[in-house]
Amino acid sequence: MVYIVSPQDGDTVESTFKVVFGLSGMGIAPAGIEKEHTGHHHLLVDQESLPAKGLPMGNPPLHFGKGQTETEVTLEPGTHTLQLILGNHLHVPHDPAVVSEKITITIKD
Ligand SMILES: [Cu+2]
Repeated sequence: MVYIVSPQDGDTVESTFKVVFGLSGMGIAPAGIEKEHTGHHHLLVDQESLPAKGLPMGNPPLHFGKGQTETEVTLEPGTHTLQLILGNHLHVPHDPAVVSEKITITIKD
């Protein structure tokens, strides 16, 4: 299961803020490393739909192919959504997809 540790749904944050990724029941492996039950994080910002099944993900989402578990994001003031999806060594979503809940945050003016 993949989830966003921080920020939390409904939070109001500064325009540059840290996003912390959470994963349980699976492991992180950098892109290119083939290992069962692992993957690397991909962050969807303001995306209506999920990446296509069975295909390497493009951009968006943002790739964290070194196995990063957090990042810093800068967004315009207003309302935005964040969602994580795990990808395998080839950046392909797992089947079934390992996707977080989509959270909504507000960036301060
Ligand atoms: Cu990737």
